[in-house]
Amino acid sequence: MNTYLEDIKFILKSEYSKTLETATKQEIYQALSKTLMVSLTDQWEVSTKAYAKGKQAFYLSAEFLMGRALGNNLLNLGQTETFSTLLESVNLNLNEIEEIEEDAGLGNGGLGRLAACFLDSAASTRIPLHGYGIRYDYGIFKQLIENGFQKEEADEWLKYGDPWSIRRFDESVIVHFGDGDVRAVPYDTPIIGYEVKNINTLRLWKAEALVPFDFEKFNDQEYDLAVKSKNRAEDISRVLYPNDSEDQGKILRLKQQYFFVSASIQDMVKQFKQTHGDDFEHFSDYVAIQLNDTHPVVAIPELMRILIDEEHLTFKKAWQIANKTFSYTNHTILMEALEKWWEGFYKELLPRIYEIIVKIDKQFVAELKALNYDPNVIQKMRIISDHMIHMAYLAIYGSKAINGVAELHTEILKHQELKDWYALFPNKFQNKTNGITQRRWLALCNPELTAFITELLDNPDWLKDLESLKGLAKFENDDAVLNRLMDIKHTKKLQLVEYIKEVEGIELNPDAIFDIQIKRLHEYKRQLLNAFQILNLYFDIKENPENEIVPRTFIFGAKAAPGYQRAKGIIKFINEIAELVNNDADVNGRIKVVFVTNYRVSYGEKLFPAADLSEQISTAGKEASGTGNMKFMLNATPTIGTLDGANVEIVQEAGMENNFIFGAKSEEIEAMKADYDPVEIYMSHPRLKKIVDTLVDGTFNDEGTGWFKELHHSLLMGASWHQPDNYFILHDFDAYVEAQKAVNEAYKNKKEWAKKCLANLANAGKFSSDRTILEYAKDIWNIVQIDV
Ligand code: B1H
Repeated sequence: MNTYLEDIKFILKSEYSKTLETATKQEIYQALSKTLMVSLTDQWEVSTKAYAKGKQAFYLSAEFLMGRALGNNLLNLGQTETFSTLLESVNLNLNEIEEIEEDAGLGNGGLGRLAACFLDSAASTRIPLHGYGIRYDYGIFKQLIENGFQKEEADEWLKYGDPWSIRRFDESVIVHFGDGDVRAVPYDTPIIGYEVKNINTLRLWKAEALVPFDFEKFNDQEYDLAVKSKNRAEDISRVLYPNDSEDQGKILRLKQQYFFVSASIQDMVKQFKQTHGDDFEHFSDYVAIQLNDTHPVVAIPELMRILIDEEHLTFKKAWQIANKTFSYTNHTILMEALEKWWEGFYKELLPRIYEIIVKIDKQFVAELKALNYDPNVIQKMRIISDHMIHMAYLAIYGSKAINGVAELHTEILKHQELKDWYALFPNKFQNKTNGITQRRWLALCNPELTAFITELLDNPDWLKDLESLKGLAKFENDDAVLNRLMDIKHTKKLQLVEYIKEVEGIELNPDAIFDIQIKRLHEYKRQLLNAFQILNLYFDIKENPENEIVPRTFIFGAKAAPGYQRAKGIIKFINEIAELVNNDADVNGRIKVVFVTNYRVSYGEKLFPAADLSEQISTAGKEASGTGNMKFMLNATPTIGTLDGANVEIVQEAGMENNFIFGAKSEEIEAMKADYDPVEIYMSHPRLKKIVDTLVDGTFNDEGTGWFKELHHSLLMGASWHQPDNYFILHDFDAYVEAQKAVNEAYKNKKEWAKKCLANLANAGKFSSDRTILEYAKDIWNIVQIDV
């Protein structure tokens, strides 16, 4: 303990010329983090060595939404108490130091956060899984709200440096592009398992120029030209594309993909040769590669390129090896997210890769012909058609397994979106329902509830086996337990109230129902349905001021992709509603609307534990899984939601009666599509018409952007690319309002409400990402747990 303090002082002195007395909190955070890094160097190396001889899995992902590291690492190392006490001894507070840390926001939303949960779970379950991705200089943008509008600013997460990564220039590799070469420099971050010796690795690549600047041009005073190629190289890892579930097809994005994929595959081949020689027949006995959506799918032709051109294997052999090595996870069926690349980009930027893809396409067509496939079906399924390369098709053909991320999602893939592919390769298709790590999403963010669970359960190690939560079910009629559970919820609400007051300047009533919708802003997630329902409540109150309802606080948190105008319009609309409702004397505090700024992992850690109601109201069939839904459940929160994604499994586990399920089911939506007429609903439903028309009748002000009118149009007229109200908001409106009334009634009975909370907590075990990772390890990667 004393030596830790000495280490901290030494680092403060060497890095900043400061002492404990003069250092800033930022400097203390840095020194503390570096002290921990030093303390785990040896163990990290031991782990790496222990894995080297056996099979390992690699998670290729354009996104890793890690959030903060300090608190999580202390937790997993079992050192929280030690360091909290240590800091107290010098009059510092650990929580305050933790709050200094910037989120590592190298992801958009669920897909990137899933990657982060998987890393934590793999290390904690002793599975040798490592992450490979991009070290973006700037992660997901920082969101400001100005006059109700979203404004974006650069996310300068590296401003003070990142104490959790080690630059390993020695292990740099060169990535070749049609327009020049780029150096990929790896930065390694330890992924510390919970109460085990295993430490896995997240390796993120930074793009750098081979030559720092052009000396001749500099001498000629052509300063911009002198650094042009340096900037071009560094642009590759400059910034995360901020589109969740939407593909932009931009050439820089293609460069990002090939950059990190090529560097990662080169790295794996190099390591394989060092340990196992060059008998690539055995490559897949030692290496399993998971493709996180289509973004890294160019890994398939890249591995083949290396095996053919550099290791001199035949095309056929290279194909067989790739086929045994790769697996692909699909995260969405939304058309706008299905990645297709114009072949011209590939031809120009990655000519050799393009050649290989053409050959793969030809081979595939030949195989289908041999199976007597109809030429029209072949045209529909082939990898290159209409001059576009279809990345999902390349992934399915080139992988041994493909999986969806929740039962319903996998069924839709098999029987609708990819049914031709399922018919061709029935054995490749699997389901792997997503999960979340209970370390970050319970132990770290809700220590109060965690301690209480430990009191109640017989298994002191329940955090390592989340199914143990089932042991809580026996307290369902225990008043003392139910009261404590609700007391803890109240405590977490008070903490959130304090935080929101500090960062947003807004006062909240902790006795109101905290009704929370936090996720990316997207039409299919239907924040607009929630907004309409709030207006409905508001008009109820205006018409009947004596209306008795349980006070309700609606909290939203969401980033909109900067180019997604409708999503930005919805943010402004919610803020306009907040302005109206929060300042109306008739409302008298019964309802309040808050749009929190810059929702991100670390904000989520404060919001999930404080929620009374989890909003999961996507159009059925559209949300592949959702993982926020699981975070609420694990923090003892009932869901109001549709039968979509993992909601289906949540209510299977926790019981329909303990949640509030409403709306059209996925097959009903499918059947309705052809002749759905929202205008008919609108015309025959005066209240709904009044609500929808607030978009255009002057109730609200979009400052001349025309965004509200466009939203109104999208619901009633559609657009060239979609039918009116293509997410069925008007259709589900009444059912949603009814479900919200049921919430209001249920909440009045404190004990019954507490029982619902307990039932959700007790049945959350399935949604541990430990379970998910062990399923991948067993059913897909074929790797075993390693004791270090
Ligand atoms: C999910 C994405 C996604 N699905 C493209 N697809 C992106 C697609 O930058 N892009 O181009 C970024 C992200 N993200 C989400 O994955 C699903 O919507 C959730 O339902 C799911 O829980 C999550 C993890 O599987």
